[in-house]
Amino acid sequence: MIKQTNPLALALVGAVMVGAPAPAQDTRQNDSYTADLQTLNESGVTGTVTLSPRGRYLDVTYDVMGLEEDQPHAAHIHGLGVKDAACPTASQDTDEDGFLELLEGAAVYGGIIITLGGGDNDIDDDGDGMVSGTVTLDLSAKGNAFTGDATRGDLQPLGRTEIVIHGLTLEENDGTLPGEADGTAGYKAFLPVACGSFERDNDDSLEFRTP
Ligand SMILES: [Cu+2]
Repeated sequence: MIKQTNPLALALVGAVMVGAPAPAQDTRQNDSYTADLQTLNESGVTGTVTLSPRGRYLDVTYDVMGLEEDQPHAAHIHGLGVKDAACPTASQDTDEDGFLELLEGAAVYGGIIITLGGGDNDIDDDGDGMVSGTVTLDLSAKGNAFTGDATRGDLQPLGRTEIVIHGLTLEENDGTLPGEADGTAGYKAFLPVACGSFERDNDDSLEFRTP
């Protein structure tokens, strides 16, 4: 029924429908999915990332803060090879060095489906430690959005996927081998600094049916 996402149009439609029961239209196509970021490795990174599919396109909307400044931060949609991707917890710290490292986390968030951040693999181009705004990915074959052997099917449903953001400077004696936190000082580009599970935004729509 609603084919455009013009905010003004949506606001008008919303105003007309106040008090009316939720329409039984199929909104699946326009559902969005938001991940509340969970800070990893005491990075201080917080925020949200939202995925909004639009036909062959996928809008990725960032509201991320607390990234280390003037360093590249890779970020990926993970979930390849796992049934339902999740954030790593202390039980994934297999080398017991107090850090959740790239490969340790991969046990629960899986491999990379999409590499975010464009050609330079950096979501914080201006280096100010914050990322906001929307980037549109083309999921069609010519869009080349997928990493390695991943395909559009690996994104389905979006609620099984996860975002992981990487990159943090460590000090000497932070962590032990193996992994990025290996006791040496320096910028660890692959160390996870935040993750979040994408959840459908309108899962609370049942509330509107409560009298
Ligand atoms: Cu990643």
